[in-house]
Amino acid sequence: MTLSTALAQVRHLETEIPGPRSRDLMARKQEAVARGVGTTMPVFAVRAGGGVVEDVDGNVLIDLGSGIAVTTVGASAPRVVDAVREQAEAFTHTCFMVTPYEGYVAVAERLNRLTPGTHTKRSVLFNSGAEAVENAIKIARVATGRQAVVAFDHAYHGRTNLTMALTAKSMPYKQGFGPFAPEVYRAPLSYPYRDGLDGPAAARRAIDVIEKQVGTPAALVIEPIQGEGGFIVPAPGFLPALADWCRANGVVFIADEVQSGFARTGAFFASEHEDLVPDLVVSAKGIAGGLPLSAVTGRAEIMDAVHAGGLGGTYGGNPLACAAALAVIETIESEGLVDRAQKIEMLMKDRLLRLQKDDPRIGDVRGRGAMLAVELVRPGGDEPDPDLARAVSAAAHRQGVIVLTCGTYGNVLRFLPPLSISDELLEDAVEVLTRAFAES
Ligand code: PLZ
Repeated sequence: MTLSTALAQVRHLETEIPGPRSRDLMARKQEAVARGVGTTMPVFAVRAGGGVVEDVDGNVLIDLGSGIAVTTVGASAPRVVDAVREQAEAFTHTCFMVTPYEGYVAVAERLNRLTPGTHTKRSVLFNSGAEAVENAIKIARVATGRQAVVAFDHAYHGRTNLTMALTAKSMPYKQGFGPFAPEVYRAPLSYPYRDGLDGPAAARRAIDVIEKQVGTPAALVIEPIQGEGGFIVPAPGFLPALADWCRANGVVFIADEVQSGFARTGAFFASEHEDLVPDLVVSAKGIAGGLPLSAVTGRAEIMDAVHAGGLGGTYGGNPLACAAALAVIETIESEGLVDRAQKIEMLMKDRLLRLQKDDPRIGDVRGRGAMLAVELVRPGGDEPDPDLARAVSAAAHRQGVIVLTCGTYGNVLRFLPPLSISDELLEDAVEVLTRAFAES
């Protein structure tokens, strides 16, 4: 297949979804790839950028997923493409622990500047979100000399052993994969749509559980806006009250901003919406435009508690990924993408709220910036309706719109467009969703 023309920014269906070439590739996937790796939408991509993904059959799909909140600047952002090409020509790897290079240091400097708080910070780079969360906990344990870690209901922190323990949902993430790491405890979250508690009351409930059942842990790890768990925005005051409790008790407050960070929510980090200053911030996903990179950034005295040689990994802060990250940051800053995320919220949330007015199955519309969701329920109550979420997303897929579901009950449709998407594409996508609701 030749890719000579520019990628048109308009939805276009050349075949049914999936088309014949995608079906052939799916048959090969089934023969060659382990069954445990799922597929949201069975079309195979050939290129992507702006706000669309083109598949092997020539269909052009509107991207409301960004590869799960990764391609925030777009999937082929010019600065990222150029930076990676230039770095690849210079060198692809030396290992930062063997012969260091400037890109890693420059990314650390940027993260130290961009994460909340003006205190002295250090950063360390890894490959995946899960790896960075694990390392944040390693750091907090050494810094405090304690072991216990508190995570929250509906949390998602990854698929490695320690992060599976932190993740709440059993199926599909944990089922059969135990035993899990010890010294992980769970506290209740603030879930305004379902618990009706204000932030301070929800925080008191959580702190009570922690004090009575755990004592003083090494760390609390929380997503400022929950991702896989259902795009749950805690009630105002919940996160600051937890952070205050952590400060008063010498507990490390770790913000997992893997999904909510890097301009996604209309702030550089979602913690900023509540003036939260976490001790450690975990970044990944949007940080490097799709190249594997993650980071832990935090207070120098906590980060530097770890002995030399205690942190690292062969690929952590790979030069290609660092070059991409520097280009991502430049793109966000010079193209005003934090503001763009706020505009996307205004445009989409308004449409979703209007949809909710006429449809009692949309129980809740929530999220910030370009991290928005609708929670679907059976009319007349709040019983989760995962079947409806499946039906609406399947209908949207058939019409060429990539949407993802999430939530503990699988009943949340989430919208994570790249910030490079046009208003026209967003409007078209909302039209498709509106029809998908009407026919589901
Ligand atoms: N923390 C908040 O959202 C990854 C997972 C998709 P990795 N979320 C997408 C799946 O089914 O595997 C995530 C996250 C938060 C940590 C992670 C883990 O990041 O880069 O997938 O390891």
